[in-house]
Amino acid sequence: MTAPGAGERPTVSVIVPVKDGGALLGELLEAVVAQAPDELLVVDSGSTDGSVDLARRHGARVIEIDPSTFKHGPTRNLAAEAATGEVVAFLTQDATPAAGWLDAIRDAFSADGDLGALFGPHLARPDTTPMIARELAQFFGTFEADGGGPRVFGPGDETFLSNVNAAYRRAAWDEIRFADLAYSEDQAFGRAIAKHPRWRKRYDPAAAVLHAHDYPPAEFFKRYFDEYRGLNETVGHVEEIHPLAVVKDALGLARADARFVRDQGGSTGDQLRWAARATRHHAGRRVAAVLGSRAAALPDPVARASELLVVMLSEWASTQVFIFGSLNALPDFASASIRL
Ligand SMILES: Nc1nc2c(ncn2[C@@H]2O[C@H](COP(=O)(O)OP(=O)(O)OP(=O)(O)O)[C@@H](O)[C@H]2O)c(=O)[nH]1
Ligand SMILES: [Mg+2]
Repeated sequence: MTAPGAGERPTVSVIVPVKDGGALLGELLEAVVAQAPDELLVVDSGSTDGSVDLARRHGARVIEIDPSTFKHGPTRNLAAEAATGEVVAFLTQDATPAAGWLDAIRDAFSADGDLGALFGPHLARPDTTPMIARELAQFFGTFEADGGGPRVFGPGDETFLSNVNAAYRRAAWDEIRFADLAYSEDQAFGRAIAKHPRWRKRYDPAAAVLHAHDYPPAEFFKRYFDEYRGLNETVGHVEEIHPLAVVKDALGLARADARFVRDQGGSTGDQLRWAARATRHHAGRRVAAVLGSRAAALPDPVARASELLVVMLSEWASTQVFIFGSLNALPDFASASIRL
């Protein structure tokens, strides 16, 4: 027996909130248009970089809202209300759908009438550093069914959901809707649907987008510093200081990155180069977390110079990692390379 509502391929509206879409918006619009959605809707708030014209040139319907009214939750509700599709598929302006994205969404919603929401993986772009690419692949890998492939989540299951790349059946969205939140509206929806008696959520590896946040080291550290400053301000989190743990973690992660480079076909030289850079990346991240979560206690000029401080301390930490690593763990790394 077919579940109610299942069978017909639903119409899909693709919705992209935009604020100065930048270099990737054109690529995204082209990829969406190539997959022939029933509707393409852009919600813009005051872009000054030509995003509105660009969207219109790609056939998008553009809704312009007052910039001061933008909020991730309510603005997406407004867009879904204005859209006509039976399914509303949200992308962020820096998430380019991979081939087959829209077909995977249509197929999944037509096959399962109780499917309320669907999310897909974020694939690294070719120029993404292995540290970020490996983390993304590992993170999304955890949602796959045993042996790979799509997985359906029901009541009480994992609640993760990300509006970088997520589609909703209109009826499910209408019942749950995005909470009145400035951000994390997707996570709130994920928690709500996990409690819903009917609507299920699906992870579908075929509904993939290209999306990775990869920043130059100083900016990366600054973002981490600010994130942990925020965690401290909102929930009082203070990252513990364990220098040896920083060294061990950074080394373990750098080794995993080097293995990832090897698995992608990188030479031994590539692996060593990335192992060195990855060590600084992971050590720096831990240092940024420790400092950021103590930003309130740091003298003002020190907090303002946080990028420089994190870079200096991560250099120090990665030197320790190399000393520690060459004494203890590099043989593992070398044997991993030799197995190539
Ligand atoms: N219309 C509109 N869209 C916005 C505004 N701020 C952010 N967005 C959109 O919301 C989406 C996510 O924005 P951000 O959270 O800033 O993007 P991000 O830093 O790439 O974050 P991730 O979601 O983690 O990838 C993007 O499509 C943005 O265009 C705004 O003021 N107005
Ligand atoms: Mg993004």
